[in-house]
Amino acid sequence: MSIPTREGTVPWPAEMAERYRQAGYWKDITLGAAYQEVADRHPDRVAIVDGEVRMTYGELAQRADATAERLLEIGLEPDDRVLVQLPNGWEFMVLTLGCFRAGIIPVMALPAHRRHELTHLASLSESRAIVVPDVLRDFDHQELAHELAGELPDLEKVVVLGVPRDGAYALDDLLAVPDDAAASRSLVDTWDPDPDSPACFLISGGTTGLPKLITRTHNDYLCNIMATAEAAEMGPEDVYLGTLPVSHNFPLACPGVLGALLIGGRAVMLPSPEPVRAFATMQREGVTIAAAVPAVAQRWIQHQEEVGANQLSSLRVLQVGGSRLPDEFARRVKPVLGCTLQQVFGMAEGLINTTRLDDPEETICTTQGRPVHEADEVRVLDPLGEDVPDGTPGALYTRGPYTPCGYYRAPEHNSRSFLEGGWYGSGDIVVRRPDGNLIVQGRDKDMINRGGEKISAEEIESLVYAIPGVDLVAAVAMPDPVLGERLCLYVVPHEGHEVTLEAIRAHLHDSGIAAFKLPERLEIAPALPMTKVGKIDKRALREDIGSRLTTT
Ligand code: OOB
Repeated sequence: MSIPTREGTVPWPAEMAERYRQAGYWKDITLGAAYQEVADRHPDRVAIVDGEVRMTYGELAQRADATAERLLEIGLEPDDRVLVQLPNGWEFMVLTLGCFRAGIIPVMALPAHRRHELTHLASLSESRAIVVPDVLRDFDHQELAHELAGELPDLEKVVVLGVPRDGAYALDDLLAVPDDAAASRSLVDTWDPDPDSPACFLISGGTTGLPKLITRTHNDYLCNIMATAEAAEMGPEDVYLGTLPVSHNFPLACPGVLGALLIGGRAVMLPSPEPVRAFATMQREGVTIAAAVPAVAQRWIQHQEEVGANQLSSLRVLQVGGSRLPDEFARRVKPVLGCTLQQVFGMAEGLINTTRLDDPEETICTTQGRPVHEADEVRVLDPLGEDVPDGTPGALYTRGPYTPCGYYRAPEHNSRSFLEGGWYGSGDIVVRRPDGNLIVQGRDKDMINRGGEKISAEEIESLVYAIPGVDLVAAVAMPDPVLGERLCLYVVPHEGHEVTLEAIRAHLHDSGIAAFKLPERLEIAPALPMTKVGKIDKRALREDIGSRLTTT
């Protein structure tokens, strides 16, 4: 049996799909049904904790089924897409599981996304509904959602966490406990979607103008979740802290909150990794596994050193990934926080590498680990496409049972990012050691990694070119001790024009982009260095800003 081709998605080649199925890597079960199996075994066990809310597996299953039913009642259909932008909370999990049960596909927008990104994501996915908080951190998400619904023909329904206005639906009503749970369950059981169909759309970190969508099927995502759970040695006794925004692949499924729920463990939802509250929550809930980006891990280490008292005695594993963790911080995790560090080098596009808990300290502190699944294939290539020997830096290419073979509706981009045979080029420059562990040395993609949040240089540059008086612009990464990198703009202004950082930030803000993408430094230059082929020489600019920062 080969994968049904869905419009816009790129299926795995038939022989690969056959192999994954035969080997049992694809279990031919949906994420919704997999969760139901666990819930049926342990209905009374606590599944989710969110502040004062404690929800059992049984209640979560009932709510998810009822949500599936109500999503269809309000007029959505299986295979419809729903743009979801919610803070970490129990509502996110009920909605996501409800969508899985109904075969409705959540598009995992990030909390920081604004008009620019949401418009693009909604139109590319042809989302029929958008789910948002009301007003959060001074931003009126509901108002924006109504505006988008007025502008985008497919986007008919607005669902609000909070008090809905102007015909919007209240998310609470959709997620409520059903009157007749058994009836709801037996109805929803009959809709179980095809496990090869998309479970959700993830957002790519992005090297091109606007973010791309990655379709993750039930089969591939379950494989991703189970393999990362095994690498983290996650079991039913584990309590996972979801504190990074759970729309990111890392806290969602590596093994993340979904892993905790599919293993029979517990997911604790927290909207921010701010150390005082995160530490108190970890202590109160007996958290055993937490995930952080390097900047958060660094704050936690500092906080622990300042407070002294050990609140993290239950914490067994701290996963750190999303951007490069400096070795000197890696070495402090165990002595200061008292838990095992697991480095995680992954991507929304698929491949996840981790160090293993019983690896030697040296491996844990100086490498980004190795693939989590035995069927993951990794090649390290030179610029001519030849495999390089271990120990030599090269470009990372990968394929495997949870690495899709193309972006959604992006044939042109796919021809650049994927090689024949479904190999995805992540744009990372890595060294593979003889023991298989990878070290991320850099990248050859035009992106800024701001503490794990990805900024496409091209996206920012094209917006800045719309500002009068800008002749030439280059977005480059500048080194930063906390976030690893921040965005620095080089601008060549048109003669007689004054360009300021404030004006550029105001313009970009008005364009409706996520705040983390705003440039944090501006360098005005009379000209920019060019490469032999006539492109702006970004490497020279990165070196330039690096040396300016060390001398000032
Ligand atoms: C994770 O996913 P994305 O899709 O936001 O970003 C992927 C890119 C990688 O290609 C690499 O450039 C960078 O982020 N990256 C790392 C890294 N982890 C990710 N670079 C150096 N060291 C690491 N440990 O970021 C992501 C997805 C799942 C699990 C973990 C991270």
